[in-house]
Amino acid sequence: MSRVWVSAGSNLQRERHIRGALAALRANYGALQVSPVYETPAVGFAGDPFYNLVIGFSTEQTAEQVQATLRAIEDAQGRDRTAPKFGPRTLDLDLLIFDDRVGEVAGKPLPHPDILQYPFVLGPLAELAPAERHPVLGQSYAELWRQMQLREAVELHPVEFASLLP
Ligand code: PH2
Ligand code: MG
Ligand code: MG
Repeated sequence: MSRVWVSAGSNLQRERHIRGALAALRANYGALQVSPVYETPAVGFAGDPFYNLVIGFSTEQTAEQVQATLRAIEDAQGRDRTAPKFGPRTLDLDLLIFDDRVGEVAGKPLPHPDILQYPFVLGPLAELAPAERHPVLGQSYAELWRQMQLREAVELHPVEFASLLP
């Protein structure tokens, strides 16, 4: 079994797509750990605010298979792959961590660089897995989150969550 952490984001029909993502992940992987859902201003472009959260699960799949499954779920939720990276999106599912694997999976770096860049990724990851360590830095997510909060003003607003569960 491998332990996997994934981040989810949506700023188009957010409830529908986050709900769809959770249902699809549960159908594929069974029990999920699900962080609170945070409303966050769009980063990198002027647009509607996002819902962001982090999800954890265990699987016998390879990292490549998980990556392909995440992509298929994005597609099923109507993801437009011609749209720019910094633009509105129905659903973005990013593979953050796959065990302690360091390298590339389907051309994407692991661990995912967003962990160290975005409060809406590191914050919920630190809530779910405070004592787990970043496979490259060796620091716990709780430590990294404390450092990020000292470096920058971080505001994460949780949204009412029960209604988002499938
Ligand atoms: N994802 C992006 C670009 N900007 N901003 C927020 N708040 N949340 C995101 O998930 C996000 C973003 C590209 O993947
Ligand atoms: Mg992303
Ligand atoms: Mg992505």
